[in-house]
Amino acid sequence: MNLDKAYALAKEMYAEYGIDTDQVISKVKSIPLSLHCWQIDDVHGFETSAHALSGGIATFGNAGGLPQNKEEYFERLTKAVDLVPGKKKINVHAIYLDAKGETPERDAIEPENFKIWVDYAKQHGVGLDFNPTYFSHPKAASGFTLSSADDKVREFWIEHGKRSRKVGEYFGRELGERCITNHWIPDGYKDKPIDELGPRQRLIEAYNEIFKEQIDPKYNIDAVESKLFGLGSESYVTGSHEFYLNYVNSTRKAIITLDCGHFHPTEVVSAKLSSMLAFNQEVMLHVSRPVRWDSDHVVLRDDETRAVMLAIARNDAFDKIHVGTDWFDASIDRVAATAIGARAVRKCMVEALLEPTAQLKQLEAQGNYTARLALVEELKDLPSGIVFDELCAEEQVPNREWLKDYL
Ligand code: RNT
Ligand code: ZN
Repeated sequence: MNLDKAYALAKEMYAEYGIDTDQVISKVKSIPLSLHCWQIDDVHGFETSAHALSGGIATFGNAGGLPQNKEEYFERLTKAVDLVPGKKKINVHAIYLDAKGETPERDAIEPENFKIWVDYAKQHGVGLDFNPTYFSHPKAASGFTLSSADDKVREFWIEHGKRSRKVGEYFGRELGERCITNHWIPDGYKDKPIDELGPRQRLIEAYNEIFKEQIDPKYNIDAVESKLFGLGSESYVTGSHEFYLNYVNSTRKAIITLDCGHFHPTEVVSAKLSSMLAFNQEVMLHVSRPVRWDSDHVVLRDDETRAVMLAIARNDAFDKIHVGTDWFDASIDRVAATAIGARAVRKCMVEALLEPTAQLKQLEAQGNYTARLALVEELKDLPSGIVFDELCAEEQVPNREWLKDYL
Protein backbone atom coordinates (compact mmCIF):
# COMPACT_ATOMS: atom_id res chain seq x y z
CA MET A 1 0.00 0.00 0.00
CA ASN A 2 1.16 3.52 -0.74
CA LEU A 3 0.80 5.01 2.74
CA ASP A 4 1.61 8.56 1.65
CA LYS A 5 -1.26 8.54 -0.79
CA ALA A 6 -3.64 6.86 1.62
CA TYR A 7 -2.72 9.22 4.43
CA ALA A 8 -3.15 12.29 2.23
CA LEU A 9 -6.66 11.11 1.46
CA ALA A 10 -7.44 10.34 5.09
CA LYS A 11 -6.15 13.77 6.07
CA GLU A 12 -8.48 15.37 3.57
CA MET A 13 -11.48 13.36 4.76
CA TYR A 14 -10.94 14.36 8.38
CA ALA A 15 -10.25 17.97 7.39
CA GLU A 16 -13.81 18.11 6.09
CA TYR A 17 -14.87 17.68 9.71
CA GLY A 18 -12.36 20.27 10.90
CA ILE A 19 -9.96 17.66 12.29
CA ASP A 20 -6.21 17.97 11.78
CA THR A 21 -4.84 14.42 11.61
CA ASP A 22 -1.21 15.57 12.05
CA GLN A 23 -2.16 17.18 15.34
CA VAL A 24 -3.94 14.03 16.46
CA ILE A 25 -0.89 11.93 15.65
CA SER A 26 1.44 14.15 17.66
CA LYS A 27 -1.02 14.15 20.56
CA VAL A 28 -1.31 10.34 20.58
CA LYS A 29 2.48 10.01 20.52
CA SER A 30 2.68 11.99 23.77
CA ILE A 31 0.05 10.03 25.74
CA PRO A 32 1.74 7.46 27.97
CA LEU A 33 0.46 3.92 27.68
CA SER A 34 1.46 1.80 30.64
CA LEU A 35 2.05 -1.76 29.43
CA HIS A 36 1.67 -4.42 32.09
CA CYS A 37 4.79 -6.52 32.42
CA TRP A 38 2.99 -9.72 33.40
CA GLN A 39 1.46 -10.97 30.12
CA ILE A 40 4.90 -11.98 28.88
CA ASP A 41 5.30 -14.79 31.45
CA ASP A 42 1.83 -15.58 32.83
CA VAL A 43 2.37 -13.50 36.02
CA HIS A 44 5.31 -15.66 37.16
CA GLY A 45 7.93 -13.04 37.95
CA PHE A 46 11.54 -13.57 38.98
CA GLU A 47 11.38 -14.70 42.60
CA THR A 48 13.82 -17.58 43.01
CA SER A 49 11.30 -19.81 44.75
CA ALA A 50 8.39 -18.87 42.54
CA HIS A 51 4.99 -19.33 44.16
CA ALA A 52 1.97 -20.55 42.23
CA LEU A 53 -0.32 -17.82 40.96
CA SER A 54 -2.96 -17.13 43.59
CA GLY A 55 -5.35 -14.38 44.62
CA GLY A 56 -8.29 -15.54 42.55
CA ILE A 57 -6.76 -14.70 39.19
CA ALA A 58 -5.68 -17.29 36.63
CA THR A 59 -3.98 -17.77 33.31
CA PHE A 60 -5.22 -20.45 30.96
CA GLY A 61 -3.54 -21.98 27.93
CA ASN A 62 -0.34 -23.64 27.00
CA ALA A 63 1.10 -21.66 24.11
CA GLY A 64 4.80 -22.09 23.48
CA GLY A 65 7.26 -19.34 24.22
CA LEU A 66 7.10 -19.02 27.98
CA PRO A 67 10.40 -17.30 28.88
CA GLN A 68 12.76 -19.66 30.71
CA ASN A 69 14.92 -16.98 32.27
CA LYS A 70 15.26 -13.25 32.74
CA GLU A 71 17.16 -12.76 29.49
CA GLU A 72 14.40 -14.41 27.50
CA TYR A 73 11.84 -12.44 29.43
CA PHE A 74 13.39 -9.06 28.61
CA GLU A 75 14.03 -10.02 25.01
CA ARG A 76 10.33 -10.84 24.55
CA LEU A 77 9.16 -7.80 26.45
CA THR A 78 11.24 -5.62 24.14
CA LYS A 79 9.81 -7.35 21.11
CA ALA A 80 6.32 -6.44 22.33
CA VAL A 81 7.27 -2.88 23.33
CA ASP A 82 8.69 -2.31 19.86
CA LEU A 83 5.34 -3.14 18.30
CA VAL A 84 3.51 -0.36 20.11
CA PRO A 85 3.67 3.23 18.86
CA GLY A 86 3.77 6.25 21.16
CA LYS A 87 5.10 7.06 24.63
CA LYS A 88 5.26 4.01 26.84
CA LYS A 89 5.63 3.05 30.46
CA ILE A 90 6.14 -0.46 31.78
CA ASN A 91 3.90 -1.41 34.66
CA VAL A 92 6.12 -3.56 36.89
CA HIS A 93 4.93 -5.98 39.58
CA ALA A 94 7.00 -6.48 42.72
CA ILE A 95 7.64 -10.16 41.93
CA TYR A 96 9.67 -9.02 38.92
CA LEU A 97 12.66 -8.19 41.06
CA ASP A 98 16.32 -8.78 40.65
CA ALA A 99 16.84 -11.44 43.27
CA LYS A 100 20.61 -11.87 42.91
CA GLY A 101 20.89 -15.13 44.83
CA GLU A 102 18.36 -15.23 47.64
CA THR A 103 15.08 -13.45 46.96
CA PRO A 104 14.34 -10.92 49.69
CA GLU A 105 11.01 -11.45 51.42
CA ARG A 106 8.24 -9.19 50.20
CA ASP A 107 8.49 -7.15 53.39
CA ALA A 108 12.20 -6.58 52.75
CA ILE A 109 12.33 -5.46 49.12
CA GLU A 110 14.55 -2.48 48.39
CA PRO A 111 14.65 -0.04 45.49
CA GLU A 112 17.95 -1.59 44.39
CA ASN A 113 16.14 -4.86 43.67
CA PHE A 114 14.45 -2.98 40.86
CA LYS A 115 17.48 -1.27 39.35
CA ILE A 116 17.17 -3.65 36.39
CA TRP A 117 13.94 -1.86 35.53
CA VAL A 118 15.44 1.61 35.81
CA ASP A 119 18.26 0.48 33.54
CA TYR A 120 15.77 -1.04 31.14
CA ALA A 121 13.62 2.10 31.16
CA LYS A 122 16.57 4.37 30.47
CA GLN A 123 17.80 2.16 27.68
CA HIS A 124 14.42 1.90 25.99
CA GLY A 125 13.14 5.39 26.70
CA VAL A 126 10.10 4.22 28.64
CA GLY A 127 8.65 5.28 32.01
CA LEU A 128 7.76 2.97 34.89
CA ASP A 129 4.76 2.25 37.10
CA PHE A 130 4.74 -0.18 40.00
CA ASN A 131 2.55 -2.70 41.84
CA PRO A 132 3.10 -4.39 45.18
CA THR A 133 2.35 -8.11 44.82
CA TYR A 134 -0.14 -9.00 47.55
CA PHE A 135 -0.73 -12.53 46.20
CA SER A 136 1.11 -15.69 45.07
CA HIS A 137 2.61 -16.06 48.53
CA PRO A 138 2.08 -18.32 51.58
CA LYS A 139 1.11 -15.29 53.67
CA ALA A 140 -1.81 -14.69 51.29
CA ALA A 141 -2.97 -18.33 51.48
CA SER A 142 -5.82 -17.56 53.90
CA GLY A 143 -7.35 -15.34 51.24
CA PHE A 144 -6.60 -12.22 53.30
CA THR A 145 -3.69 -9.80 53.30
CA LEU A 146 -4.15 -6.15 54.32
CA SER A 147 -7.58 -6.87 55.79
CA SER A 148 -6.51 -10.05 57.59
CA ALA A 149 -7.57 -10.44 61.21
CA ASP A 150 -4.11 -11.86 61.92
CA ASP A 151 -1.89 -8.98 63.06
CA LYS A 152 1.27 -10.68 61.85
CA VAL A 153 -0.10 -11.25 58.36
CA ARG A 154 -1.45 -7.72 58.15
CA GLU A 155 1.81 -6.18 59.32
CA PHE A 156 3.79 -8.22 56.80
CA TRP A 157 1.71 -6.88 53.91
CA ILE A 158 1.62 -3.33 55.27
CA GLU A 159 5.41 -3.38 55.20
CA HIS A 160 5.31 -4.67 51.62
CA GLY A 161 3.01 -1.80 50.67
CA LYS A 162 5.26 0.79 52.31
CA ARG A 163 8.35 -0.55 50.62
CA SER A 164 6.58 -0.68 47.28
CA ARG A 165 5.90 3.06 47.47
CA LYS A 166 9.61 3.60 48.02
CA VAL A 167 10.29 1.65 44.85
CA GLY A 168 7.80 3.91 43.07
CA GLU A 169 9.52 6.99 44.45
CA TYR A 170 12.87 5.61 43.29
CA PHE A 171 11.48 5.02 39.79
CA GLY A 172 10.10 8.55 39.67
CA ARG A 173 13.30 10.14 40.90
CA GLU A 174 15.56 8.16 38.58
CA LEU A 175 13.47 8.73 35.49
CA GLY A 176 12.19 12.23 36.24
CA GLU A 177 8.71 10.94 35.54
CA ARG A 178 6.00 10.22 38.08
CA CYS A 179 5.33 6.58 38.91
CA ILE A 180 1.89 5.32 39.85
CA THR A 181 2.06 2.57 42.46
CA ASN A 182 -1.12 0.53 42.22
CA HIS A 183 -2.33 -1.47 45.21
CA TRP A 184 -4.60 -4.41 44.49
CA ILE A 185 -5.33 -7.00 47.15
CA PRO A 186 -7.24 -10.24 46.62
CA ASP A 187 -8.94 -10.27 50.05
CA GLY A 188 -12.37 -11.80 50.20
CA TYR A 189 -14.63 -14.73 51.06
CA LYS A 190 -16.02 -17.53 48.92
CA ASP A 191 -19.24 -17.48 50.88
CA LYS A 192 -21.24 -14.68 52.39
CA PRO A 193 -19.58 -13.54 55.62
CA ILE A 194 -21.38 -12.37 58.72
CA ASP A 195 -18.92 -9.61 59.52
CA GLU A 196 -18.57 -7.54 56.36
CA LEU A 197 -17.50 -4.43 58.23
CA GLY A 198 -14.53 -5.68 60.24
CA PRO A 199 -12.23 -6.46 57.29
CA ARG A 200 -13.06 -3.09 55.73
CA GLN A 201 -12.25 -1.24 58.95
CA ARG A 202 -8.94 -3.09 59.11
CA LEU A 203 -8.27 -2.25 55.47
CA ILE A 204 -8.76 1.48 56.12
CA GLU A 205 -6.26 1.30 58.97
CA ALA A 206 -3.80 -0.68 56.86
CA TYR A 207 -3.87 1.80 54.00
CA ASN A 208 -3.64 4.76 56.37
CA GLU A 209 -0.48 3.18 57.72
CA ILE A 210 0.94 2.42 54.25
CA PHE A 211 0.25 5.95 53.02
CA LYS A 212 1.39 7.67 56.23
CA GLU A 213 4.75 8.73 54.90
CA GLN A 214 4.45 11.65 52.54
CA ILE A 215 6.11 11.02 49.21
CA ASP A 216 6.57 13.84 46.73
CA PRO A 217 3.80 13.38 44.15
CA LYS A 218 6.30 14.49 41.55
CA TYR A 219 7.84 11.04 41.96
CA ASN A 220 5.10 8.74 43.13
CA ILE A 221 1.38 8.68 43.64
CA ASP A 222 -0.60 5.68 44.80
CA ALA A 223 -3.66 4.07 43.33
CA VAL A 224 -6.07 1.53 44.82
CA GLU A 225 -7.84 -1.03 42.65
CA SER A 226 -11.27 -2.36 43.48
CA LYS A 227 -12.80 -5.64 42.44
CA LEU A 228 -16.23 -7.20 42.38
CA PHE A 229 -15.25 -10.84 42.85
CA GLY A 230 -12.43 -13.27 42.28
CA LEU A 231 -12.10 -17.04 42.03
CA GLY A 232 -12.70 -18.08 45.63
CA SER A 233 -13.93 -14.62 46.67
CA GLU A 234 -17.24 -14.71 44.85
CA SER A 235 -19.41 -13.51 47.70
CA TYR A 236 -17.38 -10.76 49.31
CA VAL A 237 -14.35 -8.69 48.35
CA THR A 238 -13.06 -6.36 51.06
CA GLY A 239 -11.76 -3.82 48.54
CA SER A 240 -14.97 -3.24 46.63
CA HIS A 241 -15.65 -0.27 44.36
CA GLU A 242 -17.74 1.48 47.01
CA PHE A 243 -15.04 0.92 49.59
CA TYR A 244 -12.32 2.48 47.47
CA LEU A 245 -14.46 5.33 46.15
CA ASN A 246 -15.14 6.33 49.73
CA TYR A 247 -11.56 5.78 50.80
CA VAL A 248 -10.17 7.90 48.00
CA ASN A 249 -12.73 10.65 48.45
CA SER A 250 -12.46 10.93 52.18
CA THR A 251 -8.68 10.68 52.45
CA ARG A 252 -7.37 11.86 49.07
CA LYS A 253 -4.32 9.73 49.84
CA ALA A 254 -4.57 7.80 46.59
CA ILE A 255 -6.37 7.77 43.28
CA ILE A 256 -8.65 5.02 42.14
CA THR A 257 -7.84 2.32 39.61
CA LEU A 258 -10.71 1.17 37.45
CA ASP A 259 -10.19 -2.22 35.81
CA CYS A 260 -12.60 -2.90 32.94
CA GLY A 261 -13.08 -6.48 34.16
CA HIS A 262 -14.01 -5.61 37.74
CA PHE A 263 -17.67 -4.70 37.42
CA HIS A 264 -21.02 -6.30 36.78
CA PRO A 265 -21.36 -7.44 33.15
CA THR A 266 -23.51 -4.50 32.05
CA GLU A 267 -21.64 -1.95 34.13
CA VAL A 268 -18.92 -0.18 32.18
CA VAL A 269 -15.86 1.84 33.15
CA SER A 270 -16.44 4.23 30.25
CA ALA A 271 -19.59 5.49 31.98
CA LYS A 272 -17.79 6.11 35.27
CA LEU A 273 -15.03 8.44 34.14
CA SER A 274 -17.00 11.70 33.97
CA SER A 275 -18.09 11.21 37.59
CA MET A 276 -14.47 11.00 38.64
CA LEU A 277 -13.53 14.02 36.53
CA ALA A 278 -16.43 16.01 37.99
CA PHE A 279 -14.67 15.76 41.35
CA ASN A 280 -11.29 16.48 39.85
CA GLN A 281 -10.11 12.97 40.58
CA GLU A 282 -7.32 11.33 38.64
CA VAL A 283 -7.87 7.71 37.64
CA MET A 284 -5.61 4.83 36.73
CA LEU A 285 -7.13 2.49 34.17
CA HIS A 286 -6.57 -1.19 33.71
CA VAL A 287 -7.88 -1.68 30.21
CA SER A 288 -8.90 -5.33 30.06
CA ARG A 289 -11.58 -7.46 28.41
CA PRO A 290 -13.88 -9.54 30.54
CA VAL A 291 -15.59 -12.40 28.72
CA ARG A 292 -18.48 -13.61 30.90
CA TRP A 293 -16.33 -13.01 33.98
CA ASP A 294 -13.16 -11.14 34.93
CA SER A 295 -11.30 -13.29 32.42
CA ASP A 296 -8.52 -10.86 31.47
CA HIS A 297 -8.76 -11.53 27.73
CA VAL A 298 -6.55 -9.62 25.32
CA VAL A 299 -8.10 -6.23 24.65
CA LEU A 300 -9.63 -5.66 21.23
CA ARG A 301 -10.79 -2.62 19.37
CA ASP A 302 -14.27 -3.28 20.67
CA ASP A 303 -17.11 -0.98 21.65
CA GLU A 304 -16.14 -0.61 25.29
CA THR A 305 -12.47 0.11 24.63
CA ARG A 306 -13.56 2.71 22.06
CA ALA A 307 -16.02 4.13 24.57
CA VAL A 308 -13.34 4.41 27.26
CA MET A 309 -11.03 6.33 24.95
CA LEU A 310 -13.89 8.54 23.76
CA ALA A 311 -14.82 9.32 27.37
CA ILE A 312 -11.27 10.55 27.94
CA ALA A 313 -10.82 12.35 24.62
CA ARG A 314 -14.18 14.14 24.83
CA ASN A 315 -13.10 15.66 28.14
CA ASP A 316 -9.54 16.31 27.04
CA ALA A 317 -8.52 14.32 30.10
CA PHE A 318 -5.53 12.22 29.06
CA ASP A 319 -3.54 14.07 31.72
CA LYS A 320 -5.95 12.89 34.45
CA ILE A 321 -6.99 9.43 33.29
CA HIS A 322 -3.87 7.29 33.10
CA VAL A 323 -4.13 4.45 30.66
CA GLY A 324 -2.65 1.12 31.67
CA THR A 325 -3.32 -2.40 30.44
CA ASP A 326 -4.08 -5.64 32.25
CA TRP A 327 -4.68 -9.04 30.69
CA PHE A 328 -3.05 -12.45 30.71
CA ASP A 329 -3.73 -15.02 28.04
CA ALA A 330 -1.46 -18.06 27.82
CA SER A 331 -3.38 -19.64 24.94
CA ILE A 332 -1.70 -17.49 22.28
CA ASP A 333 1.81 -16.20 21.76
CA ARG A 334 2.60 -14.00 24.76
CA VAL A 335 4.45 -11.29 22.86
CA ALA A 336 1.66 -11.05 20.30
CA ALA A 337 -0.90 -10.95 23.12
CA THR A 338 0.76 -7.87 24.56
CA ALA A 339 1.10 -6.25 21.15
CA ILE A 340 -2.42 -6.99 19.89
CA GLY A 341 -4.02 -5.50 22.98
CA ALA A 342 -1.74 -2.49 23.25
CA ARG A 343 -2.11 -1.69 19.56
CA ALA A 344 -5.89 -1.98 19.95
CA VAL A 345 -5.80 0.54 22.80
CA ARG A 346 -3.73 2.92 20.68
CA LYS A 347 -6.08 2.49 17.71
CA CYS A 348 -9.03 3.38 19.91
CA MET A 349 -7.14 6.43 21.18
CA VAL A 350 -6.46 7.57 17.62
CA GLU A 351 -10.07 7.06 16.62
CA ALA A 352 -11.35 8.90 19.70
CA LEU A 353 -9.11 11.90 19.16
CA LEU A 354 -10.21 12.11 15.52
CA GLU A 355 -13.80 12.69 16.59
CA PRO A 356 -15.25 16.14 15.79
CA THR A 357 -16.45 16.43 19.37
CA ALA A 358 -17.21 20.15 19.26
CA GLN A 359 -19.62 19.62 16.40
CA LEU A 360 -21.33 16.73 18.17
CA LYS A 361 -21.63 18.75 21.38
CA GLN A 362 -23.21 21.58 19.44
CA LEU A 363 -25.79 19.25 17.89
CA GLU A 364 -26.54 17.93 21.35
CA ALA A 365 -26.95 21.43 22.79
CA GLN A 366 -29.36 22.22 19.99
CA GLY A 367 -31.38 19.16 20.88
CA ASN A 368 -30.66 17.66 17.47
CA TYR A 369 -30.28 14.09 18.65
CA THR A 370 -31.08 12.75 15.20
CA ALA A 371 -28.01 14.38 13.67
CA ARG A 372 -25.94 13.46 16.74
CA LEU A 373 -26.72 9.79 16.27
CA ALA A 374 -26.39 9.87 12.48
CA LEU A 375 -23.01 11.58 12.63
CA VAL A 376 -21.64 9.20 15.26
CA GLU A 377 -22.52 6.34 12.93
CA GLU A 378 -21.09 7.98 9.80
CA LEU A 379 -17.81 8.75 11.57
CA LYS A 380 -17.20 5.03 12.05
CA ASP A 381 -16.53 4.74 8.33
CA LEU A 382 -13.74 7.30 8.26
CA PRO A 383 -10.26 5.79 7.83
CA SER A 384 -8.84 6.11 11.35
CA GLY A 385 -6.82 2.95 10.61
CA ILE A 386 -4.79 4.86 8.03
CA VAL A 387 -4.01 7.54 10.61
CA PHE A 388 -2.85 4.76 12.94
CA ASP A 389 -0.66 3.39 10.11
CA GLU A 390 0.88 6.83 9.66
CA LEU A 391 1.50 7.03 13.42
CA CYS A 392 3.29 3.67 13.27
CA ALA A 393 5.35 4.73 10.26
CA GLU A 394 6.45 7.93 12.00
CA GLU A 395 7.35 5.96 15.12
CA GLN A 396 9.19 3.32 13.11
CA VAL A 397 6.86 0.69 14.46
CA PRO A 398 5.80 -1.96 11.96
CA ASN A 399 2.35 -1.80 10.48
CA ARG A 400 0.45 -4.93 9.49
CA GLU A 401 3.74 -6.50 8.43
CA TRP A 402 4.40 -7.37 12.11
CA LEU A 403 2.00 -10.24 11.52
CA LYS A 404 4.28 -12.06 9.11
CA ASP A 405 6.17 -13.59 12.05
CA TYR A 406 2.99 -15.32 13.04
CA LEU A 407 1.38 -16.29 9.73
C1 RNT B 1 -6.65 -8.59 39.52
C2 RNT B 1 -6.29 -7.18 39.17
C3 RNT B 1 -4.83 -6.86 39.19
C4 RNT B 1 -3.98 -7.95 38.57
C5 RNT B 1 -2.52 -7.62 38.50
C6 RNT B 1 -1.70 -8.80 38.14
O1 RNT B 1 -7.96 -8.88 39.27
O2 RNT B 1 -6.85 -6.86 37.94
O3 RNT B 1 -4.61 -5.64 38.57
O4 RNT B 1 -4.44 -8.27 37.30
O5 RNT B 1 -2.12 -7.04 39.67
ZN1 ZN C 1 -6.27 -4.93 37.13
